[in-house]
Amino acid sequence: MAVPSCTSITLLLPLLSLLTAHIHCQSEEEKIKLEVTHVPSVCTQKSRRGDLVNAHYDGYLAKDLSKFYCSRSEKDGHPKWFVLGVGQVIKGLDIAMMEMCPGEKRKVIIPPSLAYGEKGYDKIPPNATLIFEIELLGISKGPRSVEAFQQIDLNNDKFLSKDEISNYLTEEFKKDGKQRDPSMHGRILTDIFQKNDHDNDGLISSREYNVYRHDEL
Ligand SMILES: [Ca+2]
Ligand SMILES: [Ca+2]
Repeated sequence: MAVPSCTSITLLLPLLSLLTAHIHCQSEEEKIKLEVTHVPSVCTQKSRRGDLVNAHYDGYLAKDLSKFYCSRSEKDGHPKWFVLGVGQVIKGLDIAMMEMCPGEKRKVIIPPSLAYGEKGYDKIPPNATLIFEIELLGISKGPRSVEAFQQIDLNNDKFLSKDEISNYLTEEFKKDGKQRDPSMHGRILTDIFQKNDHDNDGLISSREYNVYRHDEL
């Protein structure tokens, strides 16, 4: 399952997101089947695209109900952290976990086209329909929030220049105090621009940066 580990995502969140996140357009011929199995009595917040979510889930193969994944028993039982709605998990989970409250539990049946498809993956055979039991534990502001953009955009012109991102990297690298090869800074900067500066104008616009469709910057 392509979910980052708990430790890898604790620092440099906006940076990780710049390096890895892409918008996925969904063409769904098949749909998920969703059942809400527990609703908490109080719901203060609902999950949205771009939120950093923390969840436990168990995965089963629909054909024989065998369990292929359990977040409670793997990696010392740490729940999974991932950014919702940007392709860090299979599409079916990205869809199934929208508008969910912390404490809510859901059961979802995911067709192969929204899971691992014709090829399968690791323990998942080709064309497998999957069942997940999900418990959402927490929701945090995602790395590509308006706040994160504004923090990097020092001159507030709604574009991120190389200098602004370079400055941001320097500040972030200071936080964990690790020694780094100075060439790494430049390599990361180049990589960020290759992946995000789609029109090659040397600036990352709010649109190029932003994974949200509806947030205004
Ligand atoms: Ca700027
Ligand atoms: Ca650009």
